Amino acid sequence: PPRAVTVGEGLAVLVARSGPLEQSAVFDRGAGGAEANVALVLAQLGVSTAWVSRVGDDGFGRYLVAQLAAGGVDVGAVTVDPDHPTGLYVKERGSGSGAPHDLPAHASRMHYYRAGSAGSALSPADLAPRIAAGLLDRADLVHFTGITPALSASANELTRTLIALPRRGRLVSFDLNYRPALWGSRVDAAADELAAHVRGADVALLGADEAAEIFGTGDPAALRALFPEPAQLIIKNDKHTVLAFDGDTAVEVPALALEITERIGAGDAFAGGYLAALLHGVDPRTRLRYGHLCAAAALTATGDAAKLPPAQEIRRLAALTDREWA
Ligand code: KDG
Repeated sequence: PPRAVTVGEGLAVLVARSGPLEQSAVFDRGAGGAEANVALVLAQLGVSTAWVSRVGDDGFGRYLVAQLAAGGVDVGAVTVDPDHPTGLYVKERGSGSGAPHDLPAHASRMHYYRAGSAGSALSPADLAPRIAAGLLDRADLVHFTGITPALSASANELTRTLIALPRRGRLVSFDLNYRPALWGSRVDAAADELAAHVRGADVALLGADEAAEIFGTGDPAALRALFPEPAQLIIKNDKHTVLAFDGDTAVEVPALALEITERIGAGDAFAGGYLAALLHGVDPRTRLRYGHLCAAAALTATGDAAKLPPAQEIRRLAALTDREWA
């Protein structure tokens, strides 16, 4: 099977059942972190996948590692850091009651508890140990996101190192994942770092809305003009159509019509599906369908990590005619 490595922070997730936090008494525990979510999708789709990360020497860290391992992800290059705790985020979910501080139904808000976390202690040194270096050497693809450079100076340095490593045929994929809450007032630095990663990647995935926020345009043609470098530039728009520039050609595939439960994690599931299909040698249109099918699994659940239907079912659905798909 093809081999992939994802690099980035994992987070424990506490998902509020519903309503504003001051009224939410019950939380479901889950695993999150964009690159961990992508790793889980890749592994479910038959890609031999490793996750390079750091977790604290604590219960949430052990839980995360166990979840990834149970999902078939190689966790041999995850460092347990005794000096920093595992990061956490709380997912607040709207009930649409109209009560003060409540969000609309199906809307959600993230609250990070991750300053000084083990993941923010990621640095170029995490790529150097024998296990991590060996995994990277043998990988067909390495994936990271715009969350990591926002975490700390050392994590930013890690992403610069990662993108500058000799490729030897290995693809680099980068998901923009612009998180203003992590960058704070460092908007110019964010734009510079993130643009450099889009330019340096072979496959870049961008949400039109986040691209508009940080690069000043969400228009696909304008974004392609701004970023001619990545062989594959994938733009997800707010109407849930995804357009992929593959070299000089453009392919567009609409999302499936479905009732959304909760959105966070859907972008990661899309990335995982698209990249797995790419690694399996599938054509551009079908890759986008894989992305949408995996995103659908995340959109119809409250957790971040997508539990997919069996791979042969995904393969069958991805092969529908255009009429059946619509
Ligand atoms: O894409 C989902 C991620 O945003 C979530 O899992 C948490 O990694 C995360 C982050 O930093 O936002």
